[in-house]
Amino acid sequence: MKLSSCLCKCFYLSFLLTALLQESESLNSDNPECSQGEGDPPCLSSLVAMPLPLLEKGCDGLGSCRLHILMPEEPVIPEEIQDVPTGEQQMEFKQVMKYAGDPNKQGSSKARTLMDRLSLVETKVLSMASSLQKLQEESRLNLNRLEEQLNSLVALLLGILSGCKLPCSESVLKSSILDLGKEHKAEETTALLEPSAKSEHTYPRDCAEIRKQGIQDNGIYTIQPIPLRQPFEAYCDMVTDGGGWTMIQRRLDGTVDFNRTWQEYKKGFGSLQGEHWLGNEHLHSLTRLGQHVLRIELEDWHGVKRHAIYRKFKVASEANRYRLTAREYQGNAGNALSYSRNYNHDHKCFTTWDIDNDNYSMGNCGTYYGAGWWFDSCLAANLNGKYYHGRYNGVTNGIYWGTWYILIDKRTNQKYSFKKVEMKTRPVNF
Ligand SMILES: [Ca+2]
Repeated sequence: MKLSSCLCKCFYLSFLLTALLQESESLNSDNPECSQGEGDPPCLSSLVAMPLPLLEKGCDGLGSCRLHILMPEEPVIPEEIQDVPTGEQQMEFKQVMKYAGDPNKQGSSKARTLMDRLSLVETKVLSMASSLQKLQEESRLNLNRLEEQLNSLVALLLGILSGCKLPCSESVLKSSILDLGKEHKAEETTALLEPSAKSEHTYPRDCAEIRKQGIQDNGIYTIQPIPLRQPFEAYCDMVTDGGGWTMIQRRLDGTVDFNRTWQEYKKGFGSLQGEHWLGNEHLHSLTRLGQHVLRIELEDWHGVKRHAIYRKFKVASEANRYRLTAREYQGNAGNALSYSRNYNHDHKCFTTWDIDNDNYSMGNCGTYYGAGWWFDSCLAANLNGKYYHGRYNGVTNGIYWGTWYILIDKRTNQKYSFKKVEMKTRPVNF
């Protein structure tokens, strides 16, 4: 009895063991990869409540199994993020996808979607922050620019109303900027105080620039050939050969003495409405950059006019003794500035009675002929000579141009001085 009872129990136990082993084998054969990780939960539909689509996709890897089990519920995505990205956002999205790798090999589609959306949100936030910063910078720059323009306008307006010129305008400009720009940093204020340092001209460079603005009337205008230097007034010929000529010398009635010192020739003298010398310093300013034309017009006492044009005209600095360059002659008065080897005014320095830079070793041509000029040793031309009413006797110190009227009329032993002279310049490319 005991034996039979024992056999029954053994049979029953073996039956149960066989049944359990069969069940275990069937599970392993359905999900062979899921059983590999120690401690990993088996990928069983009976262990978790999974949405059908996820289960249908199957268990394609250890990581996927974990995600299937640990995946929280899909969070609610704000509408603006759920919207299909457009334009730049789409490009950013594609870049995120590319970075994440092949979507068919890494992670589940749901996890990728969430990560992509998070990346997209992050990218969007960064983009918005960058845009905001740009807008702030642009606003600040625009504000500075507007303030600068406003100050300039105020200064000009006050200058016009008070009838003052540049020095006054500059002081007004500085004070108005200081009043309005208290919140500016020191360097910003300095930059505003020195607009001309950025090579901006307060006035036109020369008469040619004024003519280009459409002004056709002859007269006196303020010009500023060099930005950092003080502007000055000059007479503009806006008519002759298209106009735009800055007058550098004029003789017409003998009211101005042209036998002057170095300093006087340097700064200029006479009246801009009448006879005058613009000044060697201004001549240098006008011609120091680019190529310029010198136009000389002569009129004799019979009303006959002739001219001489030098398409290469330059006056050097005072350090170079205002050396003259006058080449490439054209015209009908003759090339008296390059008359001969011994009487050649081109490339000669300026001489006055008190500063001798001429080639005459025995004395000073300026003293002898009573004028400041680019003497050689001494002259074939001198348009700064004494004003005579035509013929005169004595020393040949009149207004002289050796290729039109000869120096001495051998028949009468008289010399000839012109009635009118004008010397003017403008850029070659006018
Ligand atoms: Ca000399």
